[in-house]
Amino acid sequence: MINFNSYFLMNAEEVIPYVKAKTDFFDNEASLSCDEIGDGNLNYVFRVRDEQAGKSLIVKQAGDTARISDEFKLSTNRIRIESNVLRLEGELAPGLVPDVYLYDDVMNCCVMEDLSDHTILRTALNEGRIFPKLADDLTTFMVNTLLLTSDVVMEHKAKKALVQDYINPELCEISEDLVYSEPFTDHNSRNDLFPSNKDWIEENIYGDDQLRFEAAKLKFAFMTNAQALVHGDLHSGSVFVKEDSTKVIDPEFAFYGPMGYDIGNVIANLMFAWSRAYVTNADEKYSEWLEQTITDSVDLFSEKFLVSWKENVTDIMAKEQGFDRWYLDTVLQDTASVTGMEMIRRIAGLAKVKDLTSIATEEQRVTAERICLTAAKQFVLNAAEYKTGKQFLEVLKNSASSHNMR
Ligand code: SR1
Ligand code: MG
Repeated sequence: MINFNSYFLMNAEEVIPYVKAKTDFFDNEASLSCDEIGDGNLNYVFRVRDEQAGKSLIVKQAGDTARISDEFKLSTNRIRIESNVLRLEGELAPGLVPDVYLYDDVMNCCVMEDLSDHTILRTALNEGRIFPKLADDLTTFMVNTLLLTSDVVMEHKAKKALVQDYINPELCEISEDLVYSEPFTDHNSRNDLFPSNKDWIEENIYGDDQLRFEAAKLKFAFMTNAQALVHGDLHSGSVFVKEDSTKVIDPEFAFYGPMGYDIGNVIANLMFAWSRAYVTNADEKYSEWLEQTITDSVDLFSEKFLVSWKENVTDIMAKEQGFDRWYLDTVLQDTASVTGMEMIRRIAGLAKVKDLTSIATEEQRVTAERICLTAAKQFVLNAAEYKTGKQFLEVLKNSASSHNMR
């Protein structure tokens, strides 16, 4: 009998006795089944089910390399970060993350609520599905988790203790490389470019000195601005949705960084979905909903941020007249920059998004990528100009008009 007192990577069969030994979620006599369902880049994800009782849970286990490649050596500490951040986010943004049942620091597992009645947002967007509450839920999540973990709200020594607790060097290094370096240099020779856009990217991304200079500034801001406990990977693969529910998952990249990193990731990934819809002539209603969701994600964030600021800010100097708007403007500037950086890295870098890679025709994919990259450059080069949802959307739509294929 396995006792789970020392770490090993489990297979699906071993997860069943693990769950029985470590939790009392299922009846002792229950007949359980287990499947490995992970399709992420880093970890192993198992769903354990008691069909008869209609109960299930998720076991997520971290290995010491990335699931997709042994090239990424990673501390299993990321599953501690994920478990603890999910619990904290659950307190700050109730109902918007899965419940955590157990964190096991020996087996490096997080046992949590099964959300199999939800769909991954990216998959749902690629199917053209509409989620009316999405912008409202995501902006509540971001305002609550970001503003409430920042220095303007938290007692400063408590905040610094969180900075220390969530220091996340290996996963930050992945973003430093994949988001902030390689898409501009390909110095590790692993960028994966769509062949028909290779020359265009070499000229317009690698070859743009001003863009690379701005990217360099942003890299060091990402590494040094310990502003709030960010999710750190808030793309549409990190959100589960159903009609009336939104759940943010996978905060293993969490660390103290710039608030705009999360908001920019949300906007960029909605823009991928819009670009796909644009080049494939998707249903108009769907595109309109996406446009509204992009504008609302910026504007609702700003509105809720200012309201929450009034209610929650404790720092004496942060209460100075006008400081709230000034601070928000810096967050929006970072948001624009990160929107651009995320759009660039998912096309010119190693890690891709299905929204674009699954576009069926070469011409459509070439156009979608160029729409995103042209908009992205505007966001990075002129980040301070964009303060409203309408302005963010205009950049994207203007870029689409300049690459008109209709
Ligand atoms: C090796 S990890 C590649 C990407 O997957 C994660 O979800 C992050 O976005 C990371 O950049
Ligand atoms: Mg992830």
